[in-house]
Amino acid sequence: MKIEIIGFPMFYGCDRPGVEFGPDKLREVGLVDLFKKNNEYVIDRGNIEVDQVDPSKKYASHTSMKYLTEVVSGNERLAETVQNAIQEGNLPFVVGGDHSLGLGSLAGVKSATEEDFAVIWIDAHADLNITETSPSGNIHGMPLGASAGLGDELLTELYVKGQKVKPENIYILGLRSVDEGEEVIIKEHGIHTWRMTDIRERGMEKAIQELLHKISESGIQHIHLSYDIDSLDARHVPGTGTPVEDGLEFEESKQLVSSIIGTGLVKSIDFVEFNPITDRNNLTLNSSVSMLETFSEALGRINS
Ligand code: EXY
Ligand code: MN
Ligand code: MN
Ligand code: MN
Repeated sequence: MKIEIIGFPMFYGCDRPGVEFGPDKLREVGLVDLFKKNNEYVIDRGNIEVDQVDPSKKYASHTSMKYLTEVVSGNERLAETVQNAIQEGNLPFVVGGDHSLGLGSLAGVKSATEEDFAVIWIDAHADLNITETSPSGNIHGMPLGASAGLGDELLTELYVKGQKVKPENIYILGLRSVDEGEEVIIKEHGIHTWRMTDIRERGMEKAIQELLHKISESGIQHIHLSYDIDSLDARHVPGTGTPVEDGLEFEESKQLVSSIIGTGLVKSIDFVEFNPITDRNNLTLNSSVSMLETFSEALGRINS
């Protein structure tokens, strides 16, 4: 399986500049070679084109969703690239950029995949907001909700009409900052969650067992893994848009990622929310590289 690295240099979904430099900063420190170390076939597809607009126009296309037009156009391009990668039998590894790119990734997966697939979302946040529940209007807080078919058609119809993933096939881990409206959505739609409180109570080992058991029971053969670096404890990631305390430690995060990839069912991956501009002493850069090594090694194990 070839790994296709796809950069998505966008900050419009989080409305805080800097995260758009994530893909190139990671390339600068050897992203591609890091994957080549453990994997025979790695290609860099470069960056997806993002339409540029002045911040004064962030509400030009919608009264509450910021930068709607640019988020949608960039994500439609991303969706096509992800779809093509999967149809060629390759594994798209999408590097953000903010987490609004989940919209394009999941639209691409949906278009390329006949059968139901699962989404594992590792994040401090649920990213399940719809226009009415969003406290910020930032679309990076909405990609999972829209992909589940919830909320405004302007997002749910992106690239391919309607629901991309069934809510019962969504698994969120690392949660510790959930909006009220998102809590209602989690409950109403039976979305599986492992909050930090659950992970602290039962341990990561148990959380992984439960997760993999549920997925195996579901019979699903395709997993999309979306990894937000803000799932890590705030002190490891000052250079991310919304750091949250009491998060995952490296060892836990690595164990989780390795076990998920170890199933051999992961066919597409996102890695998001690294902001090199707000980073301190390269702390977040080093955390990102350290996690990327784990992704590379885990993929190498199933690839060889
Ligand atoms: N739930 C908050 C909002 O919707 O504005 C914060 C979302 C942050 C999303 C981050 C990247 O995962
Ligand atoms: Mn996120
Ligand atoms: Mn997050
Ligand atoms: Mn609307």
